[in-house]
Amino acid sequence: MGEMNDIFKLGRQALQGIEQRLGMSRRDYLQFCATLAVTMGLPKGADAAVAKAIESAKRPSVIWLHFQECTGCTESLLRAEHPTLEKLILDVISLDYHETLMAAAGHQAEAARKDAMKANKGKYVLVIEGAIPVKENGIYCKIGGHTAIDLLKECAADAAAVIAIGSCASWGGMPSTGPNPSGASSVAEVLGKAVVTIPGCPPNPYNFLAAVVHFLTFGKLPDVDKLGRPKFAYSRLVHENCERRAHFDAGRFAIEFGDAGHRQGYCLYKLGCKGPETYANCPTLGFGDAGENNWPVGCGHPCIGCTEKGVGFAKPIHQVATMKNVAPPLQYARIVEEQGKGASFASAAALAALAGAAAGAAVMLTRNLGLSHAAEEAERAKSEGKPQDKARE
Ligand code: FSX
Ligand code: SF4
Ligand code: F3S
Repeated sequence: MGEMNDIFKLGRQALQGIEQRLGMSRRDYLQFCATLAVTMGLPKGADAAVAKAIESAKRPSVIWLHFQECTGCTESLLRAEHPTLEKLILDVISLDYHETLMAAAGHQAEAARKDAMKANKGKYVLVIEGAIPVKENGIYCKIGGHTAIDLLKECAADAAAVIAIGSCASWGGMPSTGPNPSGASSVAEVLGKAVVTIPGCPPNPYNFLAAVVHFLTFGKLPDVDKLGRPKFAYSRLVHENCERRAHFDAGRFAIEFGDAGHRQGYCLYKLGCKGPETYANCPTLGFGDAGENNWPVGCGHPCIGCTEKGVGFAKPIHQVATMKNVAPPLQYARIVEEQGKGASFASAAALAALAGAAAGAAVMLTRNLGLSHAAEEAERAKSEGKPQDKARE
């Protein structure tokens, strides 16, 4: 009840003000604050602090620059099916300079950027969307006669915080795909210092919003991993929370797009899903406020590892993933056991005891994948259209 009391302490008047300002009911607003607090992994009761910060704090000035990219990051923020998200973002921050959204052009736009920087010196949040080409002294991306390199350095000098949004700004993303002719580089590489990154192509807008609200609530950006990614969003592998994980553990895989396994929601590992080596909260957060399962794997496409440097736009899409932190299948009850094939639970346990848990896990994983191959081959051998083994349906 403590947190309930805290949130009620905000007062009816303040919440009525929010109701008018955001055009959403108090109930929706409080639910939104609770969702953001949970997204950020904050302790119980933090929703009250978040609600209070949004309600009372001065909106942080944001200067948003575009470099080498497709504008998908901005689109994902603004073109959500659900109209509330873009409204909230535009209300929580004061977007003082944004080339896609501003009406100004040419010299007026340049003046708007300078004015916003001067008026909010040392206080604004600089958001960078897109990679920075560094080859040939940066001539591959120029705005108003200035290279992306110079613009980034100039704007970062007086910023309170820098956020690299999208994979392009975070680690080079799509523009840096080999042979990277323009030398597309990340914000951190060009500035020579770590910045907060929200990778994804495009990233989930809630992760960006949560990072900004964290800044608003606590006066600093959230804790990050060694790649600058907020831990609240990027500390778990996609594979850990995937709704198809039970199929992976049971050795049930889609082999071709549109095959029986694919249609039945089997694991996409063999179609090249990079969930096992990609850190992101896509399965738990979803995209576009469009309901459950609205994320790549939920829609039937393998994760391409878009948040992960060295995976997205680097590894071939259908190359199978490198397994990281694989929980030993020994911990899971087998859902399907092909007769006369694979290791029994008891023999697997003995194997693990002999070889050590980690090695046992690797062996079991290999067996699991191999077992599935054998089963698939057997199935292929059956004539097309014959009813499948009931246990695999
Ligand atoms: Fe596009 Fe953003 Fe991808 Fe890059 O998102 S969606 S190419 S991460 O910078 O605009
Ligand atoms: Fe999900 Fe991909 Fe892992 Fe399969 S390999 S469980 S589809 S994340
Ligand atoms: Fe990207 Fe994979 Fe999520 S492709 S959007 S990290 S599921």
